[in-house]
Amino acid sequence: MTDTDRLPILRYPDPRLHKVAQPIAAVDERVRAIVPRMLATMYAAQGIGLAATQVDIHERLIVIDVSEERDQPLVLINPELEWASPEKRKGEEGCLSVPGIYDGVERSVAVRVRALDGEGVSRVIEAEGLLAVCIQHEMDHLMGKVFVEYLSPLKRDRIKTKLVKAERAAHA
Ligand code: QAP
Ligand code: CO
Repeated sequence: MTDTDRLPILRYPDPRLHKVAQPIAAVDERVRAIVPRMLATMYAAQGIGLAATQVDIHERLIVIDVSEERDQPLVLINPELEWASPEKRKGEEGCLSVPGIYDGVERSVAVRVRALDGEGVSRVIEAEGLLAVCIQHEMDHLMGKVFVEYLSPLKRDRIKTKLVKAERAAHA
């Protein structure tokens, strides 16, 4: 047994985070090989969600695990939002591509999403609370959107500067 290979995570403001992901034509061996690597990457980084966009794969694929025990992986392929509650709430979000930054974002409190699972079977997921927020956050990534884009331009610029400096320091 060897550890599943992890994938490097793109960091904001990397322009590749703004690419729009393409639908996956078939849940074949190629896709089945990516899923465990994305899960390993998410778990190693202590994340609750990871979109393929964040690992420079521009295809409609998301992994999520909001469970306390970190043992309930969810795989969403070609997710489509069927319904989002008109009721919204502002909650604190972070992102593996925006390390160390957390801020409030308004989201629907509940969603219904149709997606293929890791086996290529079509499923409907009805979510509320943290899972609903996480699904919306990750589906934004597939559209090239990062949560900091909901913040004021001033906050976003400060975050950009901070992360660019941190990146430079890490490479120095
Ligand atoms: C998206 O985010 C999310 O800054 C997933 O230093 C976040 O997994 C959905 C993380 C909040 C709903 C609510 C962030 C780990 C993980 C960091 C994540 C960090 C280490 C973020
Ligand atoms: Co994110």
